[in-house]
Amino acid sequence: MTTRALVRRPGPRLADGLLTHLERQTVDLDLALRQWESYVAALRAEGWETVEVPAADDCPDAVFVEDTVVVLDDLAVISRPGADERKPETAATEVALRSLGYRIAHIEAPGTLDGGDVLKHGRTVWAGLGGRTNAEGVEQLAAHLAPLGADVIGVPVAKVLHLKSAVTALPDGTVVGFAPLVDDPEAWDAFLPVPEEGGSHVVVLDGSSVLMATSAPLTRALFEERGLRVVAVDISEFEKLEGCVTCLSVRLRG
Ligand code: CIR
Repeated sequence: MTTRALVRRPGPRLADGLLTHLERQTVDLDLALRQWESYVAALRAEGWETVEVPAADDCPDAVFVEDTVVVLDDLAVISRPGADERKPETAATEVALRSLGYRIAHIEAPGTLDGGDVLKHGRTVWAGLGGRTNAEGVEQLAAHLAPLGADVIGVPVAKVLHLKSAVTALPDGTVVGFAPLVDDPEAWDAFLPVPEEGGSHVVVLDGSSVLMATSAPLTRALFEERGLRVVAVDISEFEKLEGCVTCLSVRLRG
């Protein structure tokens, strides 16, 4: 299996990124760039080929490339971000995926959908309905993914920005989240509460390894006790902007 990941270098206006649930803190742009380079290096060290979407220097949040698309098999559903400031980000993602040979579909107005609201495990897809993604967006996503055999299940998101700010899935499908920020833990058959907010966010590297942030050492230990291998990266400057390890890349498996 080829494993490729789209990434997008942060631009000079990163510190102006949108904030919904956090107070603005000073973002160190040089440190952010170094952290981004370390994140990309970690993916590459794990065997992922990284493909850079050209930076969008006018879009402070463009580094959070995951929000611009949902990819399943050979289909790329280009999102329509819920925040108007982020709508221009999708065009370059579409160009990159088209040139990699993906079929392209679009979320159309009045639908909105951010990729960060879409959690996949196998053919099950959970879509968070909250500040950025609306019911029309979820319906359109479901229609695009149905021919691929995927079921899309809408779940509420009110306490955090995106569904994947609250929960992600381990390689075995166990959904992990920091319970105080999960709107409906009952939505999942297998839910594992983790002790830190930053522990809610994992990128599945392979069947037994995950990438996560260094901000959640207790959760890292919990995952290691379960037999997972953990690669940890410091993404403090992106966490200040309500970003996490998942949103800094789009994983293309297959
Ligand atoms: C935003 O508000 O859109 C950005 N500051 C953060 C986006 C993070 N993306 C994600 O969790 N998928």
